[in-house]
Amino acid sequence: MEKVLDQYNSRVYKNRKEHMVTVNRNEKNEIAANVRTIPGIITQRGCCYAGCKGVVLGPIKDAFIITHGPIGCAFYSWGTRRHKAKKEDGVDNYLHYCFSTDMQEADIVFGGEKKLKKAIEEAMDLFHPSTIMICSTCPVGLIGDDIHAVAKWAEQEYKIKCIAFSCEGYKGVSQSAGHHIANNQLVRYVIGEGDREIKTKFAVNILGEYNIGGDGWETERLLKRIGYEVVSTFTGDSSMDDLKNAHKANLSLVQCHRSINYIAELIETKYGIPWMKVNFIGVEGTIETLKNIARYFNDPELMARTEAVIADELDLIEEDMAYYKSKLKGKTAAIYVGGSRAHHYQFLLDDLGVHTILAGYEFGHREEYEGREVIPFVKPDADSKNIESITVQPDPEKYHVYLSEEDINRLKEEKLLDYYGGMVKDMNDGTYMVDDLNHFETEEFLKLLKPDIFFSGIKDKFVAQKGGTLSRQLHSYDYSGPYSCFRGAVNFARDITMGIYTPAWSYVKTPWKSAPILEGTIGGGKA
Ligand code: CFM
Ligand code: HCA
Repeated sequence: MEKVLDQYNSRVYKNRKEHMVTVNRNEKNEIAANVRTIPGIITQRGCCYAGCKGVVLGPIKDAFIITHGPIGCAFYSWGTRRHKAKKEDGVDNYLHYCFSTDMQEADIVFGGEKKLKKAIEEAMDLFHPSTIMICSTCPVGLIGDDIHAVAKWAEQEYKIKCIAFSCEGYKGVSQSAGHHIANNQLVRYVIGEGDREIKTKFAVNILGEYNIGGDGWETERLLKRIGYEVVSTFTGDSSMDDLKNAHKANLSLVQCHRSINYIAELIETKYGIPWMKVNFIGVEGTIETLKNIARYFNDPELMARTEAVIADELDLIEEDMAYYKSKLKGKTAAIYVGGSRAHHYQFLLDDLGVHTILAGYEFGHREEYEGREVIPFVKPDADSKNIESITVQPDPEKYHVYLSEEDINRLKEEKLLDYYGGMVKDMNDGTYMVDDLNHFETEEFLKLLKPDIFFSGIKDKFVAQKGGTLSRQLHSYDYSGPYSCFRGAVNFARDITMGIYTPAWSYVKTPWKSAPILEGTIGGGKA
């Protein structure tokens, strides 16, 4: 770590050092997170708009999302995140479209509200959506367009649902601010409005599952096989109607804590439904998760069915997993993704005998690293105070409890409910945890640690790959998947094994290694 840091000037050194931890499980492993990136450093982070429109709202198939702003932001978020969705009878599906007001200079100077209204009129004429969502980009906040007033106008004019999201890209320090803004509005204007009849008491929400590469479908298949009813998924392959009924479930399962923890907590306060941190990535992780859920519902038949399904699913994959493990055992990995997968995938890699030596998040908060116990000690700064934090009261009619208060408290004490322990507790001593890893540090760490594989995203994968380190995208799964649950584990193991045993990039000799690519002089001296 010092070898990487030493190359910085003293101010950058001091700042970046706080974002790096050599794991020592006897110590606190405190890390700086969710704070501004140093200007000029090439970070991998995205913006608030990406977190709101792209991540949380994007997968809702019948929400007609209008990006209010110049065209670049809408274009960037057009089909780049792999949240898959199926056609459903009677439910619109706009996921393949990209809608934008395409603001021009004149709109920035004279205001863009008129253009936004016009876009809504056009949307109504052509598509007749029942829900329109308006997402702001940076200039909209700077010029002060009142998108909330336009949303109210649209609701009255067309008798539809129209929700505005002030998720200007510059808000907060990363995508994370956008998750929060999206969560707030979904709690305010969507959840609690449905009146769907729930068929079984084993009714769950899956929160923070966006169906990338079909992960959500595999998780849902497994849960249904055991006998659960999935009331809503936030927000992979979901419809507005699913989300409106989330208050009917008896337990919320939280897969990605970072992007959805606000909804999990607000649903509990308002409707009485506790939440459980789950992990459907990795065979052992999935088994533990399924057993934990069954413990909550505390029903002998459900428990027996859980055991039977686990045994059957294992039976189908054991031979394949053993084969891939024999190929991968002893390999090392580095993982750098958004705010949850760097933790989850360590379980699946462990199943395959692959040791994670470096892991980090783009925008995870301290609790994703160190566990929720640190939340009371996190000091809010100007950037986090800028994002609205909403409060709710118990709903007099819709509040319901599945377990007694005594049972709930016991499970909370056992940390089975309302708790997330973070990544560091599952990492080994001597491994590295780095927050907001930048391009320079990525290259340096890869040279020093030489992992067999580097898991990251589209922006950084080619740096690693052209340097000879195998790279797989853990955002888009390099267009493969699903990777969740039992069958997904085999898909993942196969993809990684194929990569490791096809080391094409390590044979490539980069031009600058064999010949100088620039010739000239600097300040009269030889370059
Ligand atoms: Fe949660 Fe996600 Fe992630 Fe995330 Fe993301 Fe994503 Fe990710 Mo890309 S919601 S934090 S903002 S698990 S889009 S599906 S892959 S960075 S690790
Ligand atoms: C985002 C979306 C992203 C980007 C992935 C990547 C995704 O952060 O805006 O950088 O490869 O998963 O699509 O995280």
